[in-house]
Amino acid sequence: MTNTVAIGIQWGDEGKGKIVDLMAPHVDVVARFQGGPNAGHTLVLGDKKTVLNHIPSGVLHDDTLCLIGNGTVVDPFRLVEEMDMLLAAGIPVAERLKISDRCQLILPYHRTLDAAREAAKGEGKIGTTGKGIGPCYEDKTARRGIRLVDLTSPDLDARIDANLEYVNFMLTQYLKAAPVNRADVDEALDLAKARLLPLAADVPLILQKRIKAGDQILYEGAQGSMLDVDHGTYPFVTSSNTVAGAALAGLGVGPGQVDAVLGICKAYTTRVGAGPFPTELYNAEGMCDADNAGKHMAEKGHEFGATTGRPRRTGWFDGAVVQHAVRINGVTGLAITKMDVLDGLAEVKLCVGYELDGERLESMPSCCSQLEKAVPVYESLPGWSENTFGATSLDQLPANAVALLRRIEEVCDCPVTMLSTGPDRNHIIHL
Ligand code: 2SA
Ligand code: MG
Repeated sequence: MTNTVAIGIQWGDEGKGKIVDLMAPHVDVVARFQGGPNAGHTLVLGDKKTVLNHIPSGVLHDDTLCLIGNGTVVDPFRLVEEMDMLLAAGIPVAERLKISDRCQLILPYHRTLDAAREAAKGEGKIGTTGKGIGPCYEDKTARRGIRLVDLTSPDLDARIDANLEYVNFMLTQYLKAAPVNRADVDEALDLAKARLLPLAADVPLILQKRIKAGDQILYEGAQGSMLDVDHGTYPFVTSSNTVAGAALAGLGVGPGQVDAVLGICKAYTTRVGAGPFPTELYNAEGMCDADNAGKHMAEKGHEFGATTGRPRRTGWFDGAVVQHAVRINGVTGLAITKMDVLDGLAEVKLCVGYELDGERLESMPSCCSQLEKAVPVYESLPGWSENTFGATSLDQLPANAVALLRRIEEVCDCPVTMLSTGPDRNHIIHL
């Protein structure tokens, strides 16, 4: 029996949606445990692209139950929009989805605060997705958040009043921004009551029953390990724990209920937003390497944010990042995606560690200013001119591509168990 946690182990956008969608027919439950509408999981069905933000990537399958855990943050407007998009496509989403009644709600003031804070930071901004994620998790930790279950609570009105008084003071006095109207908040609350509350459930209870019955659970992460609020490139991170361990707290299951951890990463690296990126080659601000390898990755890999459309920064595969991620997550297998994007490059580089002030480091620095100064140590491997797009078995790959995979396994001390060679469900090699 394998109850698997599937997570991104770089800076997000590793192709988690595709991998989870691929695994979904073989499991009974897919459960999200952190993040919210900052996630954009792209699924491709034939020539149809679907982007999911809150809803687990198993929703397209008839017999898969989808759960949104207590560790997530839910924006009623966005989630209802997502549900309606699926309904319009003929997917009976309400029959397949349950939402933990302990989920935190993202309310209009969270989005306003997110935008106003970023604007006030100017140059030093994080480059958030603007979805209100940080302010919502802040409220949760500060114990003033509004959970789905609180919609039925008699003190809801008073708590909203108190929150608005505080938020509007921050906005008008401190951030010099416009206040938020109570009517906008009420609209979000009414929508949540009408459309989300009917799906509210005791998720730990459902999971315990399913696990006892022998059902297979897939725990689906969002963002990536380098965006983890503790283990990532702090402060250039998201506001939740994105590591495999967060699946336990974010759903209400125990350590014995996870059997495997699948670490999903691209055959190169991308990042959106600000913060250190040691192997960066290319970005929208004009950085470009002499060989144009970074530009090749950005263009061939269509490296734009799934929901915000933001251009992504690109660079070589960073083995120091993935080694760190393998440790903090207990990764048992790697799923490598977008290998085909490297087709046509004469040389492929692999970062195997960093040097700082001339000294080789044993692991990735925790401090961003050190990480900014860290110099990647590269190994150069010969590239390949063959087309690997859509390959379905290892023997269809050129020897140089296989050699890169084997070296990644050695450097990251973890076996590669899946290789994705294109966006479709059947563009996959199981190793
Ligand atoms: P936030 O909004 O508070 O979580 O932003 C904080 C940092 O986390 C990064 N972040 C992401 N990076 C890449 N992809 C993300 N998800 C979407 C996607 C993004 C999109 O999967 O495509 O559509 O652009 C994601 N979510 C958060 C963010 O860039 C900040 O650096
Ligand atoms: Mg994404």
